[in-house]
Amino acid sequence: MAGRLSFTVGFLIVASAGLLHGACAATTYIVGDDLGWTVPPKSTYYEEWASQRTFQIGDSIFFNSTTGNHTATEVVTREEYDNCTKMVGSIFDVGAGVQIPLNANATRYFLCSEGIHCVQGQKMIIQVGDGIGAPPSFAAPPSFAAPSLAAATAASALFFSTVVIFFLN
Ligand SMILES: *[C@@H]1O[C@H](CO)[C@@H](O)[C@H](O)[C@H]1NC(C)=O
Ligand SMILES: *[C@@H]1O[C@H](CO)[C@@H](O)[C@H](O)[C@H]1NC(C)=O
Ligand SMILES: *[C@@H]1O[C@H](CO)[C@@H](O)[C@H](O)[C@H]1NC(C)=O
Ligand SMILES: *[C@@H]1O[C@H](CO)[C@@H](O)[C@H](O)[C@H]1NC(C)=O
Ligand SMILES: [Cu+2]
Repeated sequence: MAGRLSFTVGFLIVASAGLLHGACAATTYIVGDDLGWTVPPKSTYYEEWASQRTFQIGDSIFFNSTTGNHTATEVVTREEYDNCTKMVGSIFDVGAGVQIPLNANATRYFLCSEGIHCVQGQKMIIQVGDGIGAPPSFAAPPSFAAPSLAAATAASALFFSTVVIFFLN
């Protein structure tokens, strides 16, 4: 009981600290700005758009798709990206626009799976921070050091209260 409570309180403190930290510098980037997410006028359009920006943990990218039928498909490897490989990784429906949080330093590959849109340049590479690390969608969720510490604390608190109850009995 005490263990569960301390876990919950600990987790809430850590979670809100994380939110506050993220809120400080978080930016939501509209992919392609006014163009939105569509077949671009030139094939390097989105790669240039992305390379001119600095993405950091806590930022988000928003795919604003107002015309045509598009997806925001996230593929895993550079090779899949170069090949415009479809139907691997996560496919985000961009019907009403979709916001993707950038929760970890990683290099992430996005493309549109519809028709030949990717070949036409509807694709981009997003480097978050130093770009080192697995994209969160394909690895275990980013492990925050603090919650696992809270979990360890909770586990030891639970163990301790169990021992106390044992001796009280
Ligand atoms: C999405 O694009 C439409 C059309 O260009 C625009 O009116 C709208 O403001 C954009 N939404 C965002 C969140 O930028
Ligand atoms: C978009 O295209 C896919 C297949 O290419 C199709 O299944 C889907 O119904 C289309 N969506 C719209 C809104 O046209
Ligand atoms: C990418 O395309 C090349 C050449 O067609 C092929 O050899 C390779 O297996 C493809 N890789 C992936 C991951 O699709
Ligand atoms: C993410 O990358 C930035 C460099 O752009 C670095 O300062 C920061 O420490 C990195 N954060 C993590 C959690 O690796
Ligand atoms: Cu498309």
